Amino acid sequence: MTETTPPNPRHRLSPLTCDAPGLRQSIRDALVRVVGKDPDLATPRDWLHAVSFAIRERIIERRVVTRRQFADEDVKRVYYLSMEYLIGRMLEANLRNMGILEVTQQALQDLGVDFREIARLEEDAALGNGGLGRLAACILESMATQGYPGYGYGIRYEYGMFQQHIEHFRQVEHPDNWLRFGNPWEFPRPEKTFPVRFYGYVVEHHQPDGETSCNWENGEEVLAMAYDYPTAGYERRNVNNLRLWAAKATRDFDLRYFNEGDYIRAVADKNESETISMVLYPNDATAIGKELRLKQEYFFVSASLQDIIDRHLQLEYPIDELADKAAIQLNDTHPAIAVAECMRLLLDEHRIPWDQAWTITRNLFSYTNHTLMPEALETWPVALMERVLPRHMGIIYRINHEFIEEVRHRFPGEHEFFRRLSIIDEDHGRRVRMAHLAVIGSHRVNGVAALHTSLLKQTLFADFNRVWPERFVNVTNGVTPRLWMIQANPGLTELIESRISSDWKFDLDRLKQFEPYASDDATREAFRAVKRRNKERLAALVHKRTGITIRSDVMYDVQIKRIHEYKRQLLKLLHVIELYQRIRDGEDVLPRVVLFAGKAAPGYQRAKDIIAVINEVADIVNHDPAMGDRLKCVFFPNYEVSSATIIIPAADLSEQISTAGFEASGTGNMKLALNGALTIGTLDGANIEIRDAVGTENIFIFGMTADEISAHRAQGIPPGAHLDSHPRLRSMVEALRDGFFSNGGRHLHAEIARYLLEEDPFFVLADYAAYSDACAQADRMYQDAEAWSEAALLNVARMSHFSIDRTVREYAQNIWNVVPEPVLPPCPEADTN
Ligand code: 4GP
Repeated sequence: MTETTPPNPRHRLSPLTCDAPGLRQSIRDALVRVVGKDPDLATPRDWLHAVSFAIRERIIERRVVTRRQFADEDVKRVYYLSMEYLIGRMLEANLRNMGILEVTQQALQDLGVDFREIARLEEDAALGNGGLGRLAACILESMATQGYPGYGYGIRYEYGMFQQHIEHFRQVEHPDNWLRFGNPWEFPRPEKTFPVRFYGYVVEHHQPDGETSCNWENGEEVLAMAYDYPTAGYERRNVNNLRLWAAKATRDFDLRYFNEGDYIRAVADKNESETISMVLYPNDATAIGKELRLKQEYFFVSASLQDIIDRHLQLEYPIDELADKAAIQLNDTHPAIAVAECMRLLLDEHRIPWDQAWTITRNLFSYTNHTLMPEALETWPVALMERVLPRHMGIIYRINHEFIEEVRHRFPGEHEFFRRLSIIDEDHGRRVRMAHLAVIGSHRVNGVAALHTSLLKQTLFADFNRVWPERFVNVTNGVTPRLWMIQANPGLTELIESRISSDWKFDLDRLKQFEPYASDDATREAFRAVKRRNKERLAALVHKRTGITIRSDVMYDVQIKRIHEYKRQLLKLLHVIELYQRIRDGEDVLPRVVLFAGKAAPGYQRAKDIIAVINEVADIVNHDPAMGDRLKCVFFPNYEVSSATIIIPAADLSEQISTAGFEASGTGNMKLALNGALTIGTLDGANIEIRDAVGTENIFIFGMTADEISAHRAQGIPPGAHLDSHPRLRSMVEALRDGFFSNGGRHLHAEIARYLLEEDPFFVLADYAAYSDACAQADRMYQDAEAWSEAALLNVARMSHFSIDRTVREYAQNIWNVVPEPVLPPCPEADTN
């Protein structure tokens, strides 16, 4: 059936029941008939798969209904193109969003199965590195929850984000073979395949009307095969689709070699084609300039665009109305080649004239920038691009030529300006600047927090901002309260629900009604009890993962995020050293647990060294009897979505201490504040908007602003000079330098000390005194339990702006021009009998 065929009455769906007996039956059936196990012999993982299969039947039903309604109602669709989706576990999220979590738990209990025990066995779907990938997952969930006709597209990596083990204090990467037990949540679609071509050459044909048409010939083809992951909206019937592409060889093997008995060679090509979707690149130097990475990007972009255009034509819309019926969001520059691919498809496959194709393309695309870090801005050598994607290189040259012509007329004689704007960077061995292609090919470009967008306009895209100021808009990030509050923090959810009505789950603005309870003694006390239970839950997990015992009656001070110099885990580590020294000196300090978590990109040596030093310092601190349980330092290994849901609800203090001007937004800052942690942070990224929302008295802001950082840099003060006015800081850095904390890695510690004293590119030492003061201020407030709880509750109640639903609405209204299409009627109440 195509998208437009009216539903055949014989194809009416008779929905599966969602009551406990029906679910029980389905789970048992799935165990025997799908998993193939005798219930008497089933392992916990078999039960996990059985319940997942039972739920997937229900989710796909709703997907079919959603799709039919979208087809009937002539909706405009949004396509989100992202190389990364950091989804986490799917079972509980799907159950929760479908409104059948409790009844399913009940059904399992009737079968003698413990839901918690089996849910823990599910592998995280970790198809992303960090913030950008997690944001993509939140956006998909929100589009479904709010009823937007949204589709995600990405790559079905065979191996996701590596698993981080800590061995001898150091990070060791292990492959993330997340699919090894099979994945009940995916629907393979072997019939949905598209050819994707690489290499070859372009043949030009001169038409009688003077136009030139191009054929891209020869080269190699691989097939992109679709795997669908239905994504349920929260307690709505809408189920959207995430389509991930896997690479398949066009032929299984080369019969020529096979017949000669050379079996290995016969399958070699197949293996090579299929490596395209094999592994997620960590965001570090390993991806830079790598042909395989370029192929990954083009592979998923080409398949997605072919699919988008196919759907459009199947719905019998004219091709020239593509941008009226679809909006495509580029999640960073990784999918930016889509601009050239869209032009290729329109020009070569659909024979649309250049100018018209260009208008369609520009209206179709928009681009989100997630970082100002120069090393993250992708560029490709022209020679590589010419070889791998010869047709696209030709298209890019023409886009560039026409663009430069346009600006030449508007800004005559400004040759230096044209050179800076060009898609082709002539200064570094001729490279294609993907960010420029994305900006030129989009009608909107957005940053992800107010400061970030303003810095984008002043620095990275200052030249483009001169050409098209109206193109740049801000859309501050958000997080989904469904995962980051309702699922992660049932205790706090219950507390809020006991005080205000539950519509805040869809409309976080309603959380404001909780604000008066911040001054209510009973609510504060209940909040502290919830926090305490969350700490006990985290303490148990910490013990299980690391063997370290931590108290649950002390301040939990957490820095959880990718390990990066600009995020300044070293600033926090210096503070740990300060506390350690003070306790040894006999001072009375507030007891606390400092918890770090995060992965370092495998090729990012400095970040890996930082992990090693944290672990070695922690080892000394945790074993020194002089600490008397007043200070514990934990490096929590293999930080991922599922562990974040345990750490965040337990936190008191949220470390958001990046060098101002470097963190585009941050979203961990939002999750932590929503769960009632107070932020200690710089005026960076979304911290600024968080401060404005929660009030300066409920956040600890310190350090240089982005402007002050620039001024400080210009002064060229040697970092070591900051020790002169701060004897404590001197003794801390010297302890590091002299290997006081080292456990065989003395050289490493000395090197980190040298790096701080001589280079310190992210101004750790310059900001240290201010940071230490802010920590002391936090400690003082923490000692007043009532004051702290009030501030924490005000943080919770004032976080409504940081709901991903608000973010998605801003994209929908200001960028995509789409409206929600909620599927009715609402989900029937689950029957718990
Ligand atoms: C991240 C930014 O570093 C972070 O500030 C932001 O909150 C997040 O994107 C979502 O917008 N960037 C990346 C990346 O993850 O790979 O560039």
